[in-house]
Amino acid sequence: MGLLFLALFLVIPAAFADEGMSGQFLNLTVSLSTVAFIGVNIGTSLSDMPNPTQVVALLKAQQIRHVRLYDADRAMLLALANTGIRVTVSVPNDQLLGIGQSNATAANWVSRNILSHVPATNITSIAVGSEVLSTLSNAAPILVSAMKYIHSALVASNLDSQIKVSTPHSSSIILDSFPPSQAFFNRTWDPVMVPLLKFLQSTGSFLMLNVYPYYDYMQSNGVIPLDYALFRPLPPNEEAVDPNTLLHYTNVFDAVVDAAYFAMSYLNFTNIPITVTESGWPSKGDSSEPDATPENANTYNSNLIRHVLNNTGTPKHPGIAVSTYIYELYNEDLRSGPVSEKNWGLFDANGVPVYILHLTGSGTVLANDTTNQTYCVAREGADHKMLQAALDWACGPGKVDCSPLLQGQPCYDPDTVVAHASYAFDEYYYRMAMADGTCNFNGVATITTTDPSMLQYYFP
Ligand SMILES: *[C@@H]1O[C@H](CO)[C@@H](O)[C@H](O)[C@H]1NC(C)=O
Ligand SMILES: *[C@@H]1O[C@H](CO)[C@@H](O)[C@H](O)[C@H]1NC(C)=O
Ligand SMILES: *[C@@H]1O[C@H](CO)[C@@H](O)[C@H](O)[C@H]1NC(C)=O
Ligand SMILES: *[C@@H]1O[C@H](CO)[C@@H](O)[C@H](O)[C@H]1NC(C)=O
Ligand SMILES: *[C@@H]1O[C@H](CO)[C@@H](O)[C@H](O)[C@H]1NC(C)=O
Ligand SMILES: *[C@@H]1O[C@H](CO)[C@@H](O)[C@H](O)[C@H]1NC(C)=O
Ligand SMILES: *[C@@H]1O[C@H](CO)[C@@H](O)[C@H](O)[C@H]1NC(C)=O
Ligand SMILES: CC(=O)N[C@H]1CO[C@H](CO)[C@@H](O)[C@@H]1O
Repeated sequence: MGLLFLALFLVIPAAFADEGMSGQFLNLTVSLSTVAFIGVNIGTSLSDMPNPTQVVALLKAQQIRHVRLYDADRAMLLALANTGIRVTVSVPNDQLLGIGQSNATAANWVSRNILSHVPATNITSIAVGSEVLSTLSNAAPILVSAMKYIHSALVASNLDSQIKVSTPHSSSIILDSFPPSQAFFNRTWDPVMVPLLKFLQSTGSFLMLNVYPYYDYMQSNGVIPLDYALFRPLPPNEEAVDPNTLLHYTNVFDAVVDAAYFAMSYLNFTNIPITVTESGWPSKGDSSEPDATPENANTYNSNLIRHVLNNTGTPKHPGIAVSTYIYELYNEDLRSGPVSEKNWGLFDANGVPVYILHLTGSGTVLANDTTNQTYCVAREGADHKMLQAALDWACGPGKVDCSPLLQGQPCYDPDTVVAHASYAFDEYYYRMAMADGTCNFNGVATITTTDPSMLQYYFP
């Protein structure tokens, strides 16, 4: 019974694509679903911090569409205006006490840092404090009030549905996290976590979690294999199976995210999504940090990006988006602590990559090499009924965000099945990191090196 269950669990995802293609015809207008994204954290402790214009130029060149700031820097928010980049801003820990003690201070913060920038700058969430329970426990009693005050200021400006309020947690507040089904939040914090989760649930927000398999691996004294932390394939006998759920874990990241889902359900909260606000791997360390290398950092971040963009979800919630912000954009040379602290970045201050990520093909988020750019479009002469079916699949089970194809939206014209299918196929292909076999759609799609958006006449 257990083995059968496990076998089914492993087979279903592979079968999913075919079933979708030949079966359901979904209605484009009703099939807009959430898709996981990759974002990047922008720390600014650099002796030669690039100016906001340079930062935004790098984000655009790397096709980074989601960022998190550790404050609400005015110049940065102005530079991000009208770029389409989605922004998470933060209330720094040193402003938390004031905001948690006064509704007026919170309203003033929102007015100064949010209202003056939206809608030009697309602020999508506010991180209230950072790892407050584990690093600033004296502010814990006012954390939820601070979140509520910020939220009520957003409500007053009718921005609460587009800007979500949450607070990033260290995964260290989750205890006994393997097997994930036995995990729970450190009970010391139940008086905070229970109202906090109630708040996230009632406002349609999400749990923000920082996930660092690097530290889990370092602190495990050899118990956690490096391959398991780096998302590398493990021999089947080394894969971790949760004895209570029989769920099968192939990497630390998924196990930590599932531990958080289980810790929430232990407190009876079962419908709060998770966004990973920080995850990464350092590329350099001192002699006590031998696994902080460019190769390991590259392997971790490349595998993480593919894992997230594939919308794989976790064993507990397959297919549920776990959007993730990589820690971090730049190496921060001014940070104190071990050598690794200064070396989590993907780029140096000049915007030169510390390593070139191993992402299949190019053109995807953070793929620096654009020499081999390919696109996936509708095949010339393909049967229109088959194209429509493939389009419906892409916008439905394929989870492409097809809202730009709706009437009045930027990609509506030309309003032909060929043009719409080409848009949806390319979005899907891009999200699959242009992997082999992801530009097929029952034979009605084809790979091209010509950017279809440059070739309006291509579409009859
Ligand atoms: C993407 O997900 C599918 C099904 O969930 C899986 O078969 C495939 O290996 C994944 N690809 C990557 C690059 O993770
Ligand atoms: C698609 O959904 C829209 C909105 O619900 C509806 O008006 C339209 O008739 C549907 N089209 C088809 C083909 O089902
Ligand atoms: C802002 O971001 C949200 C969330 O991704 C998106 O739905 C919305 O269309 C964006 N708004 C603009 C003006 O780009
Ligand atoms: C806090 O201020 C908001 C407006 O910013 C208001 O709607 C709300 O009622 C106030 N709450 C309290 C507890 O004073
Ligand atoms: C739980 O949190 C409290 C307060 O931060 C801390 O003192 C205690 O060590 C934590 N328990 C565990 C097992 O980590
Ligand atoms: C969760 O719900 C169960 C069943 O309703 C109840 O027995 C339990 O006390 C609840 N736990 C918490 C932490 O509220
Ligand atoms: C570009 O594509 C060609 C043909 O597929 C391949 O041989 C070459 O290695 C690729 N170059 C890079 C830099 O990926
Ligand atoms: C667009 C971009 O960031 N290009 C960079 C790719 O990487 C090389 C060196 O590795 C840089 O010189 C480019 O600026």
